[in-house]
Amino acid sequence: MASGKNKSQASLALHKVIMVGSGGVGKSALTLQFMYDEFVEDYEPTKADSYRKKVVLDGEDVQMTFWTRRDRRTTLPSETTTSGAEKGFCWEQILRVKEEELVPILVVGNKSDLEERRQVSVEEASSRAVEWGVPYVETSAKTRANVDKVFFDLMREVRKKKMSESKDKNGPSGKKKKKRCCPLQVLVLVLEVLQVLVLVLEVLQVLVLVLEVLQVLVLVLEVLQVLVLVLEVLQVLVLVLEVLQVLILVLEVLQVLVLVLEVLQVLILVLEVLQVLVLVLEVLQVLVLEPK
Ligand SMILES: Nc1nc2c(ncn2[C@@H]2O[C@H](COP(=O)(O)OP(=O)(O)OP(=O)(O)O)[C@@H](O)[C@H]2O)c(=O)[nH]1
Ligand SMILES: [Mg+2]
Repeated sequence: MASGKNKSQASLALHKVIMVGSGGVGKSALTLQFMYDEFVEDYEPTKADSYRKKVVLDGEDVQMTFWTRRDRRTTLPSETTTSGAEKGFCWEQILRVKEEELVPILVVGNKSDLEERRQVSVEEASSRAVEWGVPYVETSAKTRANVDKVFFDLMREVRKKKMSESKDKNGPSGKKKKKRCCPLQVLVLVLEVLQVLVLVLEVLQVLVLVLEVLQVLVLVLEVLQVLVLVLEVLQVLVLVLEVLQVLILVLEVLQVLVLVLEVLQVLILVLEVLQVLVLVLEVLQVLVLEPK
């Protein structure tokens, strides 16, 4: 059984607990006994379980969230405390999950009421627990022996850890405890860096695309400028044509004037002929009237 805080956002009032163990060792039975004071005789393998309970821990209201999780790779007889080898496995597994050595852990040997079927002695289990530096408690979900104790002891450990952590954080050095580094963490870090690089590349690609679009827009603008120039030239041509039209009109008027002048000239000529005729007539008159 292990517990810890959710990174730096730990709240003293909420404690999280995870119960890890092989199938059938009594995780659900212990939980149900603690939650509802009842013992379930039938074995129904759990797929996923999570519980939340409000308890008073040494006078303080505490919210407790816990999950039970079966370790699928180990199969143990159901009437026994966990063997040393499997406990070692669980320990490593928990540490891998938490990436931190100081997770409060409590090793529980359940089904203590089935003494006659015991497979791991109290001495062996206790000495292992001493080796790992964790408490060992034997429980019985059936008789309720030590059930409250394991949960409350664990929460006390959690509370102690959280308090020392918050002291460390607010202390003069303000430094966090150094986490263990393992190749997997380095790999994860490298992958994260690569992800960031890929992201940066994608952003750059988008920028290049935007630049290309801007270039096309600049080209379109240049084409439009040329069109405007062509339009201006056409306007000038239209103006020239209008001037030419006016000139043509003036020429036509001049032609008409020339025609009028010619008519006038003809008229003058006719007048002169008439004058000559009149003169001839006068001469004839004079000749006719002159006595013979
Ligand atoms: N006598 C006795 N039987 C117990 C005790 N704890 C659990 N059992 C029985 O053991 C069987 C398995 O218990 P569960 O609590 O379902 O086991 P589990 O660890 O939750 O198993 P999974 O959900 O498969 O991981 C059930 O039939 C329980 O009644 C106990 O302390 N004493
Ligand atoms: Mg279960």
